[in-house]
Amino acid sequence: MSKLSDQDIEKKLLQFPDWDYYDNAIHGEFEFENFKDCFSAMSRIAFECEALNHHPDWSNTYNILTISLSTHDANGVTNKDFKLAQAIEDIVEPDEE
Ligand code: H2B
Repeated sequence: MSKLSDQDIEKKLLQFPDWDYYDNAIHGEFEFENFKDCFSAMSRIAFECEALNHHPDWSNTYNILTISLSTHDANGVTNKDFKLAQAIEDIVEPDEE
């Protein structure tokens, strides 16, 4: 999987308003009602990561989930990261089309 250009990444990000690109990765931060809802979303995301064999750099503080996606093998952002970002969006923003 080859690394996408900065221009390709910025173009794709138009479809991902919750995400920003810097430091060779795409980053999103999500707020939940409480820790339980946050950790529940993290568990669901973890199953998607295993299914896609692609894994986030992430951290959690109480009800906040902070996620960075990059493809370590490619030293940058690839389509795998956008596929995982979409799966994450589907979990954390289920009401949005
Ligand atoms: N996740 C991410 N984010 N980047 C990778 O390069 C990566 C991964 N590599 N998950 C995968 C697993 C690789 O280690 C296995 C062997 O396919």
